[in-house]
Amino acid sequence: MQKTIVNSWNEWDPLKHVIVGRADDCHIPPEEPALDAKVPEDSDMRGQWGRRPQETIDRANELLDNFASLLEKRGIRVDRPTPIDHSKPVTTPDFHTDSQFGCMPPRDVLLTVGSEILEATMSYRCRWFEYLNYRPLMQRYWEEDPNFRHESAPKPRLTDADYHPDYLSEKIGVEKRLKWTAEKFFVTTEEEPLFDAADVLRFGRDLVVQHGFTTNLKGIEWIRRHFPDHRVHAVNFPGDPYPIHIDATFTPLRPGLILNNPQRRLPDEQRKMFNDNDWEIVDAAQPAHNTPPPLCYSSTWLSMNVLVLDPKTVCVEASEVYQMEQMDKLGMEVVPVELRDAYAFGGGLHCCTADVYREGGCEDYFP
Ligand code: ABU
Repeated sequence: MQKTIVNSWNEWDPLKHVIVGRADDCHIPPEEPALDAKVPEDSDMRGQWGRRPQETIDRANELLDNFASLLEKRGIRVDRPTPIDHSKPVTTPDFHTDSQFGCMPPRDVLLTVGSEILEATMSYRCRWFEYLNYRPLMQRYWEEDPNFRHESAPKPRLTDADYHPDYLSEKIGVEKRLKWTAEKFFVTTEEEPLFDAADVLRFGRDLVVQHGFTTNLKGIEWIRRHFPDHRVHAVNFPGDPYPIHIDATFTPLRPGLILNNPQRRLPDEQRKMFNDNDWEIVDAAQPAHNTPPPLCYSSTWLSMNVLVLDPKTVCVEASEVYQMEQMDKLGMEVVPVELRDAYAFGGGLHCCTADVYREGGCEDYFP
């Protein structure tokens, strides 16, 4: 009998099927405009590129495999990508880069909305072919589920016109970055639609999309036209000097409750739809660490990059003691998951997964 494989409308309904990334053959890509803008000036990532050390790949895979097993033991089906050769350069008529990134994290590439999985345009040249890691899974879902919509957003050209040259000077400084992000002046231009899937949060009929380094206004407009039955809301978080991906900034836990990064607070005028519908927006707990692990692109705020298993249960990284304590106080059952040694591969528990199936349908939470 044919059955529904793909169905997920929000970030919190009971999770039944998920993709967990792999660290195999992950590379630190060579310098390129959008990636450079994300790396802090004092980061240990500056000036480095090449295949990540094998012992770090092995350790990250151990943690990702353990996470997959934990989910399976809770009755959740887990699929894994098929890594392509990330050492291969990417050359198109418009750009060249000497290596790719990896098949972590899937959340950046794949956006599941109902019965559709949409491959994002991406905004880094090194991630242009990243969707290929997931194509065997997409083909399988397409064969098994007659209602599955496999979609791919238009591949961007990613010429130099896609990036503001101002961001490419070596020493911009955090103050200037904060001023620019408050003014919504990001590294990406409005040359063509750009978005990463991890800039989108799903709230049933409403999609909340971060405007920042990895998603531009044309990307948000493309999403709006692509999902005509949804309301699409652009948001931005002025306190973030490196705004990529919404999932270490704004974390819905269940209907009516969202964690917000206290350094990246949603501006008052953008809170209206939540306030009008009695949603509570709570400041997230402080991260347990002062610095990210070595060779990591992400901030310490991966503490709030959690995977909600159902409206009462949440996976939190095991060393994030303050975040676990806050979840407990908010009435959630906390499942600690060790992942910090895999953060360098692209993110936390939300990042390293992509939804395939959650129970439930498309609700209107903001009538
Ligand atoms: N991919 C989420 C990274 C966000 C952050 O660095 O805070």
